[in-house]
Amino acid sequence: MKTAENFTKDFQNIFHTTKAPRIFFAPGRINLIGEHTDYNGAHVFPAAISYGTYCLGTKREDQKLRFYSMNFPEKGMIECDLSDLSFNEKHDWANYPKGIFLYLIENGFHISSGADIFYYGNIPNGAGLSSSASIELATGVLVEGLYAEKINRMELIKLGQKVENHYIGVNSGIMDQFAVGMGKENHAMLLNCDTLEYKYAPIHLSNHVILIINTNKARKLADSKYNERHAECEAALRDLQKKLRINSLGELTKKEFEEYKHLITNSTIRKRAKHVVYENERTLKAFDQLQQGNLEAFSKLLNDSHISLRDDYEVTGPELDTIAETAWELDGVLGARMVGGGFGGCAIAIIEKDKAEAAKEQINAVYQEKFGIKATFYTATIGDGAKEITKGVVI
Ligand code: GAF
Repeated sequence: MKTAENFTKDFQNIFHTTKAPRIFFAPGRINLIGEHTDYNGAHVFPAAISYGTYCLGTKREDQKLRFYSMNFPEKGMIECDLSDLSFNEKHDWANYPKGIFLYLIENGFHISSGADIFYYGNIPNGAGLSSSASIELATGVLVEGLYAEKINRMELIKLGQKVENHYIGVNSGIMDQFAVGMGKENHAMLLNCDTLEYKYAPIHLSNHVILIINTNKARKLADSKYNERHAECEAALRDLQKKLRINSLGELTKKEFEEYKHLITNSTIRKRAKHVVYENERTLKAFDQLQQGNLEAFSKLLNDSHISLRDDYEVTGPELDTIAETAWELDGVLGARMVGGGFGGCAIAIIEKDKAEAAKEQINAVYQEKFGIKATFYTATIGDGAKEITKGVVI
């Protein structure tokens, strides 16, 4: 078990200092439903989880930034100067915090001197649980704390997305940074990605839990087909705009889509747009069902979401399909679907507490037989968004 004191010692050993760092945490996230809808101005329904990134730091006297991650010890200490925060391939994972520093400074945030910053994350990287947004927001709240200047939370969230879009080169939407920045214990968030209006919904699962199932097939959004899907949605929108005055696919109802889908000439692109429009309606319905405590109807929508991501959006792949399809057949499972960008990463399942252990074994029996690797499991605890941690046990 790691405590604030353990982390402090690790920090002091790595940076050869006796100074006491401040400690911050940003969660990862799951997404209950609303996948690949955020960059289409539609709804998402994510929640922050208790796994995430711990970030410790002290200010320096000079202009140096030094980054160290316990998750990537082989990368060693990564150093740069505040006067050159440009993207550097060699800086690997540290480009995420560098991007945050750069854009904060460009936005007028006053950073007078450098810092030593240490990271430890307990969310698997590249598993669709937003490890990168977690690093971005953890860095943001650390900068806010160390340099004693309030950063508007929504601005920080947008800045994290800008790091992904313009610094790293992934055309992702705002869902991950939003969930990591705005999370609330035991609540999911329904976000309209066009207006950025949001509502919290308590997650009451009675005798069920949310099981996170990691395929252990890592993928990076940067080299997945993520940007290709984004471009396909833009192409669909352009076709529809020949007749319709809309700014995003998220504005369309299912009925309108069915009426105008013929305007999208390419059948693959039509399927992509169909997923977005139908998924948006599913997300709104799922929010209502969860509010009404109808867990069965809610979970059924999760299954439909997976099927749409598999058949129309084509972002699941054999590993995620095997996990979801196996889970659907198991005793005690109400629903299961992939989460995040897809092509690997994690799925979630809503499952009766008492049946979870048996389900894990049954899923792995099938999964291991087929792919020669084991899936790993986590029980999701829904926690708060990015914040400072003061004392006591942190992990
Ligand atoms: C990734 C992206 F970062 C999000 O913006 C979102 O598009 C998601 O994939 C798919 O719903 O996590």
